[in-house]
Amino acid sequence: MARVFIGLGSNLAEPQKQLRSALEAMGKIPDSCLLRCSSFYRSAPIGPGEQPDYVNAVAELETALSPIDLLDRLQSIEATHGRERSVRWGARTLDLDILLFDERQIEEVRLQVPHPRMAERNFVLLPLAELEPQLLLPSGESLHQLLQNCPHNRLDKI
Ligand code: A4P
Ligand code: MG
Repeated sequence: MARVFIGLGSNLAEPQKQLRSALEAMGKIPDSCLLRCSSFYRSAPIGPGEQPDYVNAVAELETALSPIDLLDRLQSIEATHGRERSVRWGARTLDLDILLFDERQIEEVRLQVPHPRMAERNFVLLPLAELEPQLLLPSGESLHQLLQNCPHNRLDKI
């Protein structure tokens, strides 16, 4: 079984409800076990134009699926939550990102792991640190180091 961390984000249609419902769906992914989820955090939007605040969290999952099969499952959960892919980094009802997949480093068209933008995002790093403060990335960097270098965007535990 691989150990995976997944970033959850929503800023439309009752974000906390979207995250709770996404977690329920993630608990039903075959050959996988949803282990735990961080607190929910309210975060300032990063991206174009005016958009509402996000609610973000990080969940830990064990899975026997391949990374691409897991991505397919997560994308179908996004789809059932009314996700429309229009504006990159624009408002969305649900975004599920694979942050880490064991110690793997993946560079495919559909999937890059570790998530290429996680180091710049305190709304990813802080919930991750809540679950796994001593975490080391495949690069050998510690989560502590990433947090020290990460921009301080507005982020409040709910
Ligand atoms: N993809 C590649 N690697 C991954 C991965 N590790 N996990 C591909 C998931 N997907 C991955 O993503 C586009 C494509 O990325 C997918 O088809 C998949 O094959 P998307 O979710 O369709 O589009 P997106 O989310 O708009 O683009 P992107 O680049 O994934 O955006 P981000 O980086 O996810 O940022 N501000 C706050 N406060 N909180 C947020 O959660 N999120 C974003 C989205 C912007 N601003 C935010 C937040
Ligand atoms: Mg995404």
